[in-house]
Parts: sequence; C-alpha cells; structure tokens
Amino acid sequence: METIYTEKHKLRDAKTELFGGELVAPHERPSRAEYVLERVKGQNLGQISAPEDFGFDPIHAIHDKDFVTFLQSAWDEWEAEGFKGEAIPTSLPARRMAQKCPNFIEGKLGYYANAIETSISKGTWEAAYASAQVALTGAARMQAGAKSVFSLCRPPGHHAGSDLFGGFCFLNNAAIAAQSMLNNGAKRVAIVDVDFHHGNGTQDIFYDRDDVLLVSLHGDPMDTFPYFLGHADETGTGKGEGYNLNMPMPAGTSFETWRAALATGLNKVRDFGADALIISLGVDTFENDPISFFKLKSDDFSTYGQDIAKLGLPTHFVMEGGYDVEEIGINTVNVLTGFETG
Ligand code: SP5
Ligand code: ZN
Repeated sequence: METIYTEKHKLRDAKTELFGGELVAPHERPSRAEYVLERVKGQNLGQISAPEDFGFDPIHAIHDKDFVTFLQSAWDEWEAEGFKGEAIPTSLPARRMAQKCPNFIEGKLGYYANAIETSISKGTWEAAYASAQVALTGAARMQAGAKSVFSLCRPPGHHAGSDLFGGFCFLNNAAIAAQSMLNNGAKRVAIVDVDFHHGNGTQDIFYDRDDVLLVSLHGDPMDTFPYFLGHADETGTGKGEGYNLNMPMPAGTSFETWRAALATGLNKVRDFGADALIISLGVDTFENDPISFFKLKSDDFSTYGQDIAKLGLPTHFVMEGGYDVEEIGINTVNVLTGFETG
C-alpha cells in the first residue's frame, strides 16, 4: 500500500493544549506522525510519496471561504496584537449568541471554535493545508484505480466542520477527500470513522446528504469529547435521513463488542452500495491511550483491518487521532497490513 506523507506536518507544533485546567504540551504532537512513518518503513508497507498540490478549490468545496481565510490569517492577527501565548478564544457564542462574526481576532477565534483545547500556533495553517493536500493526493490515487492508499494526515480532520475548528482539527481531510471523489465521478462514498471520538465535523458536513454515508464508532458523548454530538438518534436530516449511523459505546468497551459494532457498520456500507470507502483512522481506541476509554490491544487492530478488507471496496485510510505515541505506529500499521492480508 502506498503512503502519502509530507514533512510539512511538523509546522503544526503548538506549545499548548488546554487540558484539565492547565496549559500542557499537546497530545497531538509531531512525533505522532514520525512514529507512524517509521513503522510504515519498518514493515515495508510500500512506497512513500509526497503530496501534489490541488489548491484551494477542493478545500472550498467543504469549508466556508471566510473560515478558510480566518485559519490562514489567525496566527498573524493574534501575534500582531502582542499577545504572549498561543491563540485561544476566551468567549464563545453559546446558545442563541452566534449572530455575527466579530472583527477582533479574539472574538473570531470564539466564533469559529467548537472546542478550545486546540491552540492556533505559528505554522498551523501551513500544516493544515498540507494535510488536506495529502488526503487529496490519496483521493487522486483512488480515482486512478488504486485498491488502497494511506494518507498520513497530520493535523487530523474529523472534528473540523464546514466553519468550525477544534479537537486538534482545522480542515476535514476525510470530507475533502470524499467530496473530491464525488466531483471526479464517484456516485456514493462511505466514511467509516473508527477514531475513539465521534466524527462531529464529518457528521455536520454531510448530515443532509445521501451521497455520503457516515458510520462512526465512538465513546458515548455523554461521557467524553466531543460531548454534544454522536448520539445514536442522530440519523441524518432531509434526504440525508438514514445516511448517518452513530454507534456510541461505554467506558471499558472490549474489542469483541467494538468489532460487532464495526460489523454492523460495514453491513450498512455494503447495503449503501458505495463506490469507495474512506476510513477515518484514529487509533485512540487503544487500551493505553491517554485520553480515551476503549480496550483494544495491538493485535486487534490487525484483526479489524482484515474485517474491513472483506468488504472488497477500494479503501482510502486517512489518519486521524491516537495519542499513546509509543504504540501509535504499531497500531496504525497493523490496520493497514491487516487490510492487505485480509
Ligand atoms: C482527532 C482527535 O482524536 N481529537 C481528540 C480531541 C480531544 N480533545 C479533548 C480531550 C479532552 C480530554 N479529557 C481527558 C479525560 C481523561 N481521563
Ligand atoms: Zn480521537
């Protein structure tokens, strides 16, 4: 399997994450991608290629123009104010408050944030743009007939909505890749989100559409991030009704239980008649993940990679979360090699 990767991810190197009331070193850090890359090389997964540049059009196909402009200039505007720390909002439009986007950067940050653990730092935009181009290059490989491809995206994307950032995400790489496939001839694309957290951004983007099926397996949002979306009764709206399947699961969920939910999701994908499958591949379901509460072991990742392969669909793996940095490479590449042997 080919891997798409660029060193530009290293430009996303924030110093702060708001965690437990403290500013700590971010869980979403550059070494994550380096562990994965080293394991891809060590297991001889296949060729590693740099992304092409598809420009802004495929990004604007998913994200509001004003939001993209905000992401591009946020750090410069923040720095110009002389603030000493990284860019974090202090005031958010809670219920009934989101009328207008303010002019001042602190207000703009609040307007566009769905979570405030994620500081915007110098280089964040450049890395987020490059990460989207990685996913677009993966999508182009699929259009060209690849059976599978791994887009080693960083920063991740599935919490980013059309005009919202947060949850360590800025641009929704998987959504951008899905739309690009649809714009280039695919009729139906399925996204199966196996990251521990609900793919709230992806859900928001495709909620009223019947050409993209989203299946998400995740920790119950009553008990974990992103808290406000991801319930089982969120099934889509309008013509999108029935094209969103959430499977929230409780703390301590075992692989056996999780695997049965995956089987349900994959059956849904089969019935949908997808031309292609995108896996939002987060490995924060691992038993030792520092911010999550499922109990998957390293071998389980190989097993579910095989399960996914049995669908027989062209499959694009897009990297999302996973924070036990020592094991993230092993667990990620186990899914990919499992898929190849499955
Ligand atoms: C892409 C991705 O996986 N994003 C996750 C963002 C999670 N951010 C909020 C983390 C809150 C952690 N609370 C930890 C409780 C630990 N017991
Ligand atoms: Zn996650």
